[in-house]
Amino acid sequence: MIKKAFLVLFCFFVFAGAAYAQEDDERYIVKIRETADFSLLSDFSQSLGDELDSNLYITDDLSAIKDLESAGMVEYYEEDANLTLFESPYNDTYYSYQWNLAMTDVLRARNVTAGSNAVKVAVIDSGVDTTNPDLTNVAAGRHYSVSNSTISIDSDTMDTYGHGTAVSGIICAKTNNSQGISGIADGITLIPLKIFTTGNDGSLSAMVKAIYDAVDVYGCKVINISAGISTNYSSLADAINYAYSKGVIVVAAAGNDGTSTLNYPAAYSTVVGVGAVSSTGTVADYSQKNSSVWVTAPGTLVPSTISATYSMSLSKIADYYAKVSGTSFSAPHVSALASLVASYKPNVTPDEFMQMLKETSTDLGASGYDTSYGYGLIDMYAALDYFADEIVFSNISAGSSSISRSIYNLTDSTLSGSVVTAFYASDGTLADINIQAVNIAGGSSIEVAVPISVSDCSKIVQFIWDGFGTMKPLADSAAVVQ
Ligand SMILES: [Ca+2]
Repeated sequence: MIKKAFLVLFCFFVFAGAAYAQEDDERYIVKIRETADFSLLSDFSQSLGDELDSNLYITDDLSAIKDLESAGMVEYYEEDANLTLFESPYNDTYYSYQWNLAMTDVLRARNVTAGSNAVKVAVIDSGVDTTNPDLTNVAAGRHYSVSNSTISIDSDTMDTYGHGTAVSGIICAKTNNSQGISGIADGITLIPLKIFTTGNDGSLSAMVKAIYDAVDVYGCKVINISAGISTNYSSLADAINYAYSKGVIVVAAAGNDGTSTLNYPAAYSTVVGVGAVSSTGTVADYSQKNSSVWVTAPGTLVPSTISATYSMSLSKIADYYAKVSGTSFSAPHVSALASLVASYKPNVTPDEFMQMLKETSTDLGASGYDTSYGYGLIDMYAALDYFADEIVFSNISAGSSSISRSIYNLTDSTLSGSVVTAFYASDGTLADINIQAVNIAGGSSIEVAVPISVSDCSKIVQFIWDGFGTMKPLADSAAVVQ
């Protein structure tokens, strides 16, 4: 028996040495059969490594495993693997500080969409410090300075105060880049419109000009205004009405007096006024309590990006990062949500967005609407789910012969049916297209291709699913032109 074993081994090793090259860091777990000839096994004692359990070994010697396998001694073997603690879905350094993301159901929302770069969000504020390594989605904007009867515009949107940079980080800091914090909608494009250099020197005229520019110059779908004033000025009301008439969603902070005093633009009926809650979900003492509060969002000690140098009051975490407080930082949560919704449903109107918030926010405080919490705490996933039965194709090139996009059935056990789709050409005309029947199980996805018979499809193509349940685009499935 010993002689036979020795011969076998000799042959195996000669053969194996040439056949099984492997990486130095590969390691295997191997299970030896209960029925194995354990007198043979002793010859592998140098190769098998430590025993994890009875007959279960680790080894980096794949040749030895192959030899054992050829001798019929291996029940199974598999490469060792690195496991991950389920403590954080993202690798951003300060993700664990970001209580605000779980509270508003950001992670599930990001599985649907993290934002499209075609969606532009104007931040009318103190500018943005784009030297912050987490702010990679900031496009060129404008800086307004008013003197006597002159308003000067230049491109220097550098933020030395810190406020606009913190607002922007909540909206779109780069997520999962091993750096800083996780933004909510890091796929969108942010437009900085700078009207402040300190906390209280923004002029009404600059604000009004910036609102018109956000709409007409930049084509923004969302405007974030983490500022306001307690007087209702006609010029501001007109600018807000203009944005509303163009389908632009304006989000504004309710104010930080903690009183019932109305601030504008938050108090306008077409603006989403936002109050602040702390990490316990309780309305902040400083948060305005009045009819301007449509919803609430996290606002106390919210981690975000800051400027390299800054002069505002904050609680610094590290260079470029801090915890910031105020309804100023609640508003960008809602602006980020608006940008996600617009990425998902590009033609969403301000009225539709506000109605959705009314129906999907988590009621807090007194039952139903109240002036502390408005309609409650925003829920980003519920917000997207509200619009879920429309599958949106965007950025389609004109003249394409067909388009396709992955969709998945998130929750329903089965989703099936023949679907009539509505197709919007760039001129707004609408045509029906039939697509083939689909049948997909919950949690699975399917690629849907749509023939296009109209020459110009440059704007928006939508699928409207008739009552078949909850369907969503895959998070990273941009429409593909075939
Ligand atoms: Ca980051």
